[in-house]
Parts: sequence; C-alpha cells; structure tokens
Amino acid sequence: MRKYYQKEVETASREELIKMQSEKLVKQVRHVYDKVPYYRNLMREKQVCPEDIRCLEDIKKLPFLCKDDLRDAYPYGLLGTDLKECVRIQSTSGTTGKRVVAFYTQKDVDLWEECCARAIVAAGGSDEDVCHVAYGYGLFTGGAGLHGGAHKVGCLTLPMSSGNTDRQIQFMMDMESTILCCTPSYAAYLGEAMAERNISPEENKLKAGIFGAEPWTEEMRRSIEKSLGIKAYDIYGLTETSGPGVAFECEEQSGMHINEDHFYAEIINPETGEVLPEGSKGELVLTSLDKEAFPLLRYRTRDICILSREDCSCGRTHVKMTKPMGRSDDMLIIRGVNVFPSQIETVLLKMGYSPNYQIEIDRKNNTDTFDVYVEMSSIQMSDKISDIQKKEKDIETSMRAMLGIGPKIHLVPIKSIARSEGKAVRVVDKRKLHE
Ligand code: DLL
Repeated sequence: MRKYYQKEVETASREELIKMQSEKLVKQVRHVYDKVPYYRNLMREKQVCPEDIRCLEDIKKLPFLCKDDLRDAYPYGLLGTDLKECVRIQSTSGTTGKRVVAFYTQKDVDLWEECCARAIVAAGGSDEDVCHVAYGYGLFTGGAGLHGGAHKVGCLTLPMSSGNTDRQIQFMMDMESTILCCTPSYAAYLGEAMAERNISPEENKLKAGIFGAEPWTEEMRRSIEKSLGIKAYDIYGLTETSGPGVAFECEEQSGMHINEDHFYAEIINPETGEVLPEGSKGELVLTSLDKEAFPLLRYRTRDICILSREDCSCGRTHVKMTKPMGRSDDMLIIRGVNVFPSQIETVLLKMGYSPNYQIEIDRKNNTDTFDVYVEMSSIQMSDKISDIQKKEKDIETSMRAMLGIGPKIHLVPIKSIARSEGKAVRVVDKRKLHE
C-alpha cells in the first residue's frame, strides 16, 4: 500500500527542506513586495526590502500580518496576482465583521489539494477507498479541500456536505464508505446516531477518519474510534493559508506534520512577537512559501501550539505541531463556526441592548450548546412575557444573520449578570477542549 502521496518531498532531508524553503522564501518576498502594495508598505515601515531577505533566518526581519490586516485590506488588498488569474474564492465561517476571503489561482488549488491528498494517504487512503466528505461544501474550505484531495488520490469521492444524518448513514452503508472526513464533533454525533439505529461499528466499512476545523481532545479521539470502529486522524488548517492540509497526522497519531515545503512555521510569544526556540509553547506564525493569489507572509494564526522536529516513525521529516492548545485571541469555535464575542456585542448594541451579556458554551451529546444571556433595561422589565419572548427571537435572528449560527437568547433581569472587578467575564466555556 502507498505510504506517502509525494514521497520525495515528504521524506526529504532537513538540509534539502531548508534549501527549498530558503529559495522559495526569497522568491516569494520579491513577488509579494512587487505585487502587494499593502505588504510593501508594511515592509517599508519596518525598513526592510526584498534584498534583505537572503535565507530562511532573514524571515525574522519581515513584519507580521494579522487578521486586522486582512480586514483592512478586504477584499482585494492582499491579492498577489491579477484577479483575472484567480479561479476560486473560499471564506471563513461566520459572516460580517471578521470575514476572511481567500483567493486561489489554479496552481494554488492544485497545491492545496495535494496537501489534503497527503493527509488522506497518511490516513491509509488510496484509489481503493470510498472517501465520504461530510465537511460543509460552499465557502467553507473543509468540503472543497478534502474533496479535491480525495480526487487527487483517486478515491471514489462522496460529496455529502454536512447535515442530514439519515442520508449520511444511508450513503455510508450503501456505498461502503471507508474514509470519513468531517468535524470531530460531527463524527462523534454520527457514531451515536448509528448506535441508536442499532448499527454496530463492525457493520460499517469505515477504517479511518480525518477530522479537524475545531479543537478536540484525546478522549474524544478514543471515543470516536470506538463508536465508529476506525482510526481517527487530526488535520489542521485555516482559510487564510488555503484551508485544511497545512498539517496532518500520520500513523503515529502524535502531532501533525506541517507541509513544510509550502508553509514555513514559527512560534512566537504572542505578547512580544519574539520568535521562540523549538519546543516552546506559543503562537503559530505561518508563511505560505509558494501561494500565488493570497500569499501571506508571517501570518499570525492566533493558535497556540508547540513544534517538534523529533524523528517520526512514519519516515516523514516535516516538523510536527501539537494540537492547537488554545488561542491568543478571543475567537471561539462553536459547532465549527468561528465566533468572536465582539460580533455578539455589536448586534446587541445595534439593537439597543446594554453591553451586559454573557456567552455560555457547553457540549452536550457531542454537540455544542450556545446560550447568550442579555440584561434587559428597566423599561423592558415591565414587558409582557410574550413580548420578551418575541424580543429574544428577534435577537436570535439578528445573531444568526451575523454569525451564521443562532444562539439561544435569554433576556434576564437587570443586574443579574455578575459584575466583575476587572475584565468582564463575557465567555463561560464549559467544554473541556484542551487537555
Ligand atoms: O477550519 C479549515 C479546516 C477545515 C481545517 C477542515 C481542518 C479541517 P477556518 O474556518 O478558517 O478554517 O478556521 C481556522 O480553526 O485557526 C484553528 O483555530 C481551528 N482549527 C482548524 N483545524 C483545527 C484542528 C478551517 N485540527 C481555525 N484542531 C484555526 C483545533 C483547529 N483547531
């Protein structure tokens, strides 16, 4: 059975990798400087020009990019090619405010799909497999990325998209799906739904799952593996860097190999921006080394993790990252959707509510619950119950329009949300997602 999708590069020596990365970086910095005025200005502010970047070490001289830059430059300000050369747009979940829109040339799509193909092969996939893609299709990168990867590997690809659990199970059983790709929480839910339908793990033909897009624990891995009778592999990525496939797990299931021929990874102290030595816990910063349309240099992912270059028994030489251990900003991932508390606050203030609110998230039956408690004004307190219920519904609708998912809104009496002495406690996250 095939062990690697692109053996030569996946097992290249460190020296070869560093040489490749250095060459690509020098070229990429020149490309970005010439093509992206936004980044050129940032470089000028830092008094660095393309000639200063001669090897990998020099990357430290470059400025960082962060989500705010993406927002400032929205929609076309970071394009590295003419729009005419782009063939695809994908975007983050969540809508207004913090939406990220990424562009792709055909070459970008091909490289992205190859990264996903590597993940599928590392999970034991081949052209003998039926790859069941239950990540959302559409603007979200999950469906498109794994779908493209499955095609490259030659799998029979089932473009299921998310939702409609009965149909998922029917196709999984009838088409004899062998590899499942979806969020870990949906995988857990499918496991439960199959048990409820008296389908035992031995009855399905699944052998592996490729799960990511949200935090999940080792316990969750074990529970999914048991309920579906599979091996469950992690996959990491973000829209800004194409989507899934920046990093993926191999048979060792102990951290994800970053596709270092396409992404250069650094770990920084999120407070100071200082680059930390290998083995330190900090914020992951990624540089896409050969993307054409959306070539981000030193992009601050806000994901906290640790990198390790210890030898891996799978033979891959690319650096491994731990599961993300949290974020250095306040972004929440609820049912796979990226949510910022500031978006919730914007809706409430626009609708005339006070900024006294609290977001409560929990996980019940493998599904995230999402409740927002909002204080009423003294005038609203005298409203009839039916009026209050209508107001709750109205807020819910506006939030759904803003976020892409609707929380359950609870209008509560004035002063019932505990005031804090320091920073307000806006988010109570009861899920235990990080070990
Ligand atoms: O979630 C891309 C993706 C799709 C990855 C399918 C894996 C599988 P965004 O919607 O832009 O893109 O969200 C990116 O999700 O910064 C992390 O905080 C989080 N994330 C992604 N993968 C993992 C993972 C996609 N394996 C944000 N574990 C990232 C934990 C993850 N968090």
